[in-house]
Amino acid sequence: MPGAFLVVEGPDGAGKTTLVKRLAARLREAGLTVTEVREPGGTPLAEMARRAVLDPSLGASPLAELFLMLAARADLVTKVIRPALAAGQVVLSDRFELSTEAYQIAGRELPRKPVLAANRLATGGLRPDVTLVLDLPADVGLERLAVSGRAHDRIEGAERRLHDRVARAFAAAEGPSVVHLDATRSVEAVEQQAWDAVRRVVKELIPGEPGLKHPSGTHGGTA
Ligand code: T5A
Repeated sequence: MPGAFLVVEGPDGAGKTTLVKRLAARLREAGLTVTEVREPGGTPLAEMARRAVLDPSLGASPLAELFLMLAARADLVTKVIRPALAAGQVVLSDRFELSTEAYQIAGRELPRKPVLAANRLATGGLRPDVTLVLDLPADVGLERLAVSGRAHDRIEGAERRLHDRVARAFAAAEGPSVVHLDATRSVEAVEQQAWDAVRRVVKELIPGEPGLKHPSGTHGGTA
């Protein structure tokens, strides 16, 4: 598949949305066609799943939450991500499968092996070319969201421990595509760290740039 698949991950309030917007702008300035997506979401069905999972009045159980996330991911991969990559575009995703490892496996403590297998089924084995992980203590991210008016002022007890497990899982993530970024730094500094990593991956897609190794064929799996 000729495009490039870039993912931004991290705990709540780590600055993913901020970074995705800035990276998308830089990629477009470089002459690339960018498809921005967020998870869960990005197709009508996935947006329905997002509303369902984020609606506290529905009280999704951990397993129901998992399957809503995976249904959303399967639809997004099939209808948006794979076609955009096949067309040679850069796909920039706010969250992907590492979020399931952090929230459903580490956070909700669902069993690792079957969840990873179900996730692979949902993605058809699609893998990012780079996964930028914004490392930030849970406290700091939740505080940023509180300041921007998007979360409760105080999170305590079980929910607090869940957020700590999630942040630790992101910090411990490893793999060939994973690049850790220090999200305690300024917006500009985080963007620069991210751009350095992304530029290496998309270099040969940039018009007029002498290419490095093409990312083609590294996404894995089948449609
Ligand atoms: N989920 C998702 C799962 O449980 N399993 C899964 O498989 C998936 C895919 C929705 C929820 O779904 C869960 C995880 C989530 O709980 P979401 O919509 O991505 O996911 O929710 P959040 O992670 O909470 O995303 P937010 O949009 O709320 O936070 P962001 O995008 O990380 O942060 P952002 O960019 O909006 O920034 C937050 C605030 O911090 C400031 C910003 O200006 C903003 O005010 N900020 C900074 N401040 C200081 N320094 C920096 N470097 C900053 N960067 C941003």
